[in-house]
Amino acid sequence: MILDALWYILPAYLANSSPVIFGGGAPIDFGRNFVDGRRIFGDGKTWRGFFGGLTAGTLIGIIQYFLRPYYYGSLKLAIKLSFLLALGALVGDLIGSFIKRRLNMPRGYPAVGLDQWGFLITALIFAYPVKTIPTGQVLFLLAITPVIHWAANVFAYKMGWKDVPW
Ligand code: CTP
Ligand code: MG
Ligand code: K
Repeated sequence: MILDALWYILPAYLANSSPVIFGGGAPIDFGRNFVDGRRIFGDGKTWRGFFGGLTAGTLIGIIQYFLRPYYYGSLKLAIKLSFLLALGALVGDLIGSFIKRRLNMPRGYPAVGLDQWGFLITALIFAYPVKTIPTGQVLFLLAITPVIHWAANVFAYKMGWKDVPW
């Protein structure tokens, strides 16, 4: 049951974590400010990170299908699901950055709760029409995701991929 939940959400995790490697280049907001004079999303959200994360998340879903086809039923469903989980995670991450900038938090500033649950909740919402998981598994993911998020960030920091361990 626990492993099923992690199996389900894996494309969202990959979409949220891989932009630290793929990212760089033009920011999604192209450096533009919102009406409050602060950046719309900031330099931490780039087009390369977005599409790299979307590609990585969808690809892992295709790999997951071939490893465990019976979990999805069809390749088409696996692609749809992983694409929506990845897209939801990336959109949720953007919403989080938008909120952080409105609260005057600089790029990279930790927003406890938003950073760990924002992308997860939007991923679950985006994937809802295609495939759902039992409430118990959702609760498990809400509990475990902050721990995994923290561990992944410490790992990326130790690897020299990011400047802060959060
Ligand atoms: N990243 C990216 N494009 C994205 C998301 C992330 O290029 N769409 C890269 C950026 O280099 C970013 C890093 O991944 O700095 C870590 O992502 P995240 O922690 O989400 O961004 P922060 O730098 O913390 O920015 P913010 O304060 O806006 O959350
Ligand atoms: Mg961050
Ligand atoms: K984030």
